Amino acid sequence: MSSIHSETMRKHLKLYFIMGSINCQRHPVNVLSEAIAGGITLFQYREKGPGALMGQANLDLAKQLQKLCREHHIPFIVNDDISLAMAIGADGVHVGQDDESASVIRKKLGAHTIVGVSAHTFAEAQQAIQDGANYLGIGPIYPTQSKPDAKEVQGTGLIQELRTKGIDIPLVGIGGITVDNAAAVIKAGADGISVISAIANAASVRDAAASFI
Ligand code: TZP
Ligand code: MG
Repeated sequence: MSSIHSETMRKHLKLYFIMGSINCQRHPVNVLSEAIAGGITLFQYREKGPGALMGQANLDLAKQLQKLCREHHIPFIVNDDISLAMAIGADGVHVGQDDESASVIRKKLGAHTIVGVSAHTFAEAQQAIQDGANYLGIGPIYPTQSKPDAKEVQGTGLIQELRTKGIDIPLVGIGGITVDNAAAVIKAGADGISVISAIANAASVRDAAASFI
């Protein structure tokens, strides 16, 4: 069982910024700091892909970004790396379908840890809910440049299907979300949106985050 209240989770998901060092043209601490100033409500450290930091450098950056999040009361989520999350006492983890199940992760990390799971079908969503996920990430909603192995673009169909069928778990849409198409994701039934490039690559990271809000 998880101790995180769904209504609290929904608020956190409103503007979920995801980033690793390879998504940044400037130092990640500066990018995250500006995104926080712009009003992001949740942060995921996703250190992935060619050129991603490893070992001590990865640990050091995670700790720096976590410190910044703590100072601003933004929950700090780690993508995939359960050992890193445990080592630094992250507020949560986000995993995909190829990772350990939410129930196994919950046993390792405890009731107070946020566990998010990516789901691409109704069956995957049902399973993640049964396993005790706190929220689901649904996507890619639109075409994305940020995840080379992303599944097929699905639009807002699955979000609508889940809501129509009475699934009330906190949901966040991901993939190619911009200020221009974000409203459609919320209208479909998501509690929030997750964004990499539309914030990390913006000329003004702060203004980009603020414009979503
Ligand atoms: N999972 C599905 S799409 C995606 C991830 C991590 C990348 C989202 O990045 P962007 O730049 O907001 O499209
Ligand atoms: Mg994964």
